[in-house]
Amino acid sequence: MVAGGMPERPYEAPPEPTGNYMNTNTGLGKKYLTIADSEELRMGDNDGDFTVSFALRYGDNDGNWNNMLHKGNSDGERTPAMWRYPGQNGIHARITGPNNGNDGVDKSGNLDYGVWTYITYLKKGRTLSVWYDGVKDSEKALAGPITSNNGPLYFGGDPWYYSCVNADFDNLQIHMKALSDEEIQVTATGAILFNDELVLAYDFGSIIDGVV
Ligand SMILES: [Ca+2]
Repeated sequence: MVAGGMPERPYEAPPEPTGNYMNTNTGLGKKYLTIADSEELRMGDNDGDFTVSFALRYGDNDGNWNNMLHKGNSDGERTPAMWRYPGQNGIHARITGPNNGNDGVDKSGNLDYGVWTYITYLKKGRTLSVWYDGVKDSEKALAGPITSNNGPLYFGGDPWYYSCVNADFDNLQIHMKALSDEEIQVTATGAILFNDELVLAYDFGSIIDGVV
């Protein structure tokens, strides 16, 4: 663990993701997966709760804002959006509402390079929180309700920022509710949590390497 890094895991490190994954392998490129908008993917519709989960392994750091996930028609639509904080390895987790178009966690704890971590972005009521391996790392009280958008969902990067340098992504899943602590811990084992609120799941069963 690096100084100031993520908190020590309270239990054995979870199993790593299995099979293939997505790699954003071209440094200052813009490599990402684009998922078309649909009504069921409109996170935060009517100020609703939702949970975004995925596995992340950093490879390097170019000092820029590196986007890792973003749904929106423009940079300003950020329900939700996540970046690697420039020059550090925490996560800038954002959400958009009428009272604050750029609300959320400024920077979660730093992650190590070369280690898979299960990330959870949880919008629950008036709170946005970021979890690592099933444990809450950071949270922020939101300024008010949030708004959804009808833009595409980008994963691994977005059209407006560089992608993470040589980062790996796997096990993306989105649930249209606030997962419970126990459910978050299930997603942090690498399992896809199947329930009625699951609207998207990617485990990259086939090789997706530097998807544009
Ligand atoms: Ca996989």
